[in-house]
Amino acid sequence: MTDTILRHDWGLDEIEALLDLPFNDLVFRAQSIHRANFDPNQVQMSSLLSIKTGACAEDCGYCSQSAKNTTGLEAEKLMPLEEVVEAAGAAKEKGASRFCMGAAWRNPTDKNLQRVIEMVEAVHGLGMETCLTLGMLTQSQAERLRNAGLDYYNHNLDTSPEFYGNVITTRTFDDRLETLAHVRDAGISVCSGGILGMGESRRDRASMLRELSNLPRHPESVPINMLVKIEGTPLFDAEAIDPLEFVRTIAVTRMLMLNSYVRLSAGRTEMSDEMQALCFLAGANSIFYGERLLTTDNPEADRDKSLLDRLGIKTEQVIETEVKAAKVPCNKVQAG
Ligand code: SAM
Ligand code: DTB
Ligand code: SF4
Repeated sequence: MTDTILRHDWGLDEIEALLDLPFNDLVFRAQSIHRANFDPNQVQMSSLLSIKTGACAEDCGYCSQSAKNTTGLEAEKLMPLEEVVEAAGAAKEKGASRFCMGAAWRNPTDKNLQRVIEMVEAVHGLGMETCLTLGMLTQSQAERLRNAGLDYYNHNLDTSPEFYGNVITTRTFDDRLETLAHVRDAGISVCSGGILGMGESRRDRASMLRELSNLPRHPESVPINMLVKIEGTPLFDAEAIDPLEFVRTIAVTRMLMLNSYVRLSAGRTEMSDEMQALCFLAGANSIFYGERLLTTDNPEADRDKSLLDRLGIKTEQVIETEVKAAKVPCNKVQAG
């Protein structure tokens, strides 16, 4: 890791000036920072599973799972433990190193949390890292999850504080910051990012990145999603983001949060191979892997394998296998 000091005092104009740089300068600078901190030819892969689908009490304007949106999605109860373990085993088999379980809750009840804890323990037992996204958490719930061995908790800021009210009204931006503080204080690694392409401005994107990078500690993982447009949601008609603007935002995310994993998240089915390659060049080093996100499609695993092969990019699991075969210690495999 480079000894460049991690900053937590970014100004909005400063971040916007980075987003405004000539594209080649921006990507060159982001890639230089990236390779000073990470192996530039390695990506981390997480697989997702919706363990409780639909009928959510929140009104997130992008989401298929809100009870307020008429998307035709069939609601499902919390999945039985055995089905979750089976899905995690299959994801591991295909090459994922982390298994993320998502529930369409405003927040988990203590009773539901206990069932989820059993899932975390079982997935850990398979030798995978675990991640959960269950909505808002209290401090004591975060501590219960930490005691169960949870590695990551995903809770996105989604957008800037200024644009936030256009997207969600049933919980505030500050509610989100509070959950992130509970997760951090409990000692769980933080996964937090947002969605681009909801009609926000470049300044909003800068503002969201300022909020993330000025947290007391940077999230270890920063998912940048491109809006998946879902019929029946208020944001179905949002104007699509220019792909190069998306790449710019990835580059600035990398420049601000030097040693965080930047995940090229939802929306990849709509991205060309070339756009994804530019995102990796700009510093993205993690993806969701497997045919399904939560309720929508992700690229086929074979298509991703072939893209990564064409780019000469390796995944942690491939590298671990090679290291074991060569029987040498590996200091290149990074958790995070
Ligand atoms: N209910 C929990 C919550 O909202 O924190 C967890 C699940 S929620 C689906 C997790 C995240 O997925 C959201 O915060 C949002 O950033 C992302 N997401 C949901 N629907 C999306 C969509 N249509 N396009 C892109 N990202 C989306
Ligand atoms: C994140 O930032 N993106 C993932 C994960 N965290 C939970 C979810 C994407 C959901 C895309 C829409 C869907 O499949 O419902
Ligand atoms: Fe519910 Fe999460 Fe969807 Fe919002 S994003 S409606 S909280 S599942």
